[in-house]
Amino acid sequence: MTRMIDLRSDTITQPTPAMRQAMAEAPVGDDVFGEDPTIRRLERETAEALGKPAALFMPSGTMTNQVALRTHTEPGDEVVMNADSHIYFYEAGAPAALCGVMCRLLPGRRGMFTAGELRAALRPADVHCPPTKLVCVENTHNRGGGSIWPIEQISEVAEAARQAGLKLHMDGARLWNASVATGIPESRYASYFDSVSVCFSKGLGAPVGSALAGGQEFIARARRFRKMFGGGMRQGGIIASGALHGLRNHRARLADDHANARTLAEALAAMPGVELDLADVETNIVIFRVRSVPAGELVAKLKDAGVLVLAMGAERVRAVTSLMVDAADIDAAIAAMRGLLC
Ligand code: TLP
Repeated sequence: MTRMIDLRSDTITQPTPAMRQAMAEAPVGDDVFGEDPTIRRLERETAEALGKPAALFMPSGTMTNQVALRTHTEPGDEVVMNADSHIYFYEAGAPAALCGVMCRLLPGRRGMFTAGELRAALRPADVHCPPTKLVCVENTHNRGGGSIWPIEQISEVAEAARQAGLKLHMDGARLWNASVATGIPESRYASYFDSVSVCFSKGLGAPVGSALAGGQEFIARARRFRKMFGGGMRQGGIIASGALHGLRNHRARLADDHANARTLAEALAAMPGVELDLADVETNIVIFRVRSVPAGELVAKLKDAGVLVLAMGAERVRAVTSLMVDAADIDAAIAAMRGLLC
């Protein structure tokens, strides 16, 4: 059987031989007792990369986001975010089920919103209203097509939030991609936020793991909610070692994923019946609209042709590049798409 070209997500990455070797050799201990040296090292290096005092390792990006929400709020509070946010869309209802918070959804193109839109959504301090506590920004934005928040817009939104006494959390699952694409260090993006979550199991290629970074007191409180949510791990250094390997060795290579996404996007934009604005493709995610065939049907046909992508609703399709695909795979995927669309 020929190998499938898997563009469904950057979560599908397999550990490289060097990563597996590092994992096999990792020194470990009981992390609930704070004794796993590899997890401690990963937390230290992640905190350093983000310019935060502390970080906390967890099994998934969903857990880092939800622990952040729970740590910043109390049940009955309100959290503001873009309507297409992963926290709202893809975390299985956890804001309601685990944190007991209300999500206030702001519309906006490509997963973003402006300081003006945030200000307009703020409620008066009134007994009828849920107290608003937190603003979430997703960077890069998944359903926004891997869009990068302009740093000026982050700064303005952060200022509006601070003026209103709100905390700020960044879902930085793909913050590494934003930094490689713009040259703006992760720590500069992070400087506007009280907490930041990052993933090692997407473009960085680790099999498991995310981290939440913030101040010492915030992380101490988050540690309790991590335990409550079932994320206290024991000899987790085995997986943290894969994450550490990705953090140290796989950040710069994200530029290759971005170049591959661009090649794919340029080819797609020239195909009949495909709608795609090339200016919207900034990192490793390509979301395009197809008019000539239902998205689900195109996805099924591409699978038969050896290319895996995801349908996002009736007309939109998502393709994501990662270290599992090289330039030759992208050329083959383009040929398969041309065969079906041209
Ligand atoms: N995103 C996955 C799916 O859940 C949709 C993907 O294939 O893109 N924040 C952002 C911005 C994400 O894109 C994801 C995963 C997460 C958080 C959650 O990470 P995990 O899967 O580790 O819980």
